[in-house]
Amino acid sequence: MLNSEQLNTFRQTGHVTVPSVFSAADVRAAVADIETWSDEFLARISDEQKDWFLEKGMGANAQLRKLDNPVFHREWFQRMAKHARLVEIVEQIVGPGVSVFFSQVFMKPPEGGGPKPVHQDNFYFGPDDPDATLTVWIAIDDATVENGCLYYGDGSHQHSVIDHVAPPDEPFNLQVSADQMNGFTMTPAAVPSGGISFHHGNTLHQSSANTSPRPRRAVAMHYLRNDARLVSPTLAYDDAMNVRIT
Ligand SMILES: O=C(O)CCC(=O)C(=O)O
Repeated sequence: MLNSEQLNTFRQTGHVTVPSVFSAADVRAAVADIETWSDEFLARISDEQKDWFLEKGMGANAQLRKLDNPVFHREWFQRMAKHARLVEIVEQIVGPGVSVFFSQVFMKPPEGGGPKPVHQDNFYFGPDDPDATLTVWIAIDDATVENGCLYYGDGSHQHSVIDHVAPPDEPFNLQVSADQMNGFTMTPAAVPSGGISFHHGNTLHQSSANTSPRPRRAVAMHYLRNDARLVSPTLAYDDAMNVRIT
């Protein structure tokens, strides 16, 4: 459970960091599975997929940027999504009975992992209740300013969902333009390996480029309370990949 101070932080800022949820052994197992899965995925990646799944601007050294739906596809990540303490916190925030409807491994490779622009997850998800979604962002490596940790607009979850725009050549890279930021500034949230940053679906967030020689791998698990629905999603989420947790 979150203690009252942590719960207050979440309620006031729209995010909270909880260190040491997963052990070093859990994290090693996650890294091993990411490496196996990455090799399998790269061995059969199509030219069409390269555009979305590979980092841009790394030339011949192109590396994987992300993998989709680890909680559905990989047994280890499904176990992580069902971790008792994690689930207790998710239900404390959104209410009882939850599923993971989408999940992502973000690789952010050393010296080339690109930035993610400012956005709100609920613009993508389109839930009927904005308080029914929660993103659970698990740091695999220590996430720092140098290797591209998340930045948050504190308190922005109390605002409604803002319009997002996409660059013409990247239709899925939706973002909030500078003039729509409503005065919010973005502050970094470092997370130690094995820790979790929980954020509300309306919280403005972004991540910077990885300019360090170290990777910044993280797993984002997107939870939804079971009585809520994604009524106006921007992307199509495949119901068949929904994983009921409680
Ligand atoms: O890990 C990142 O760089 C971006 C993560 C993100 O936007 C999210 O988890 O909602």
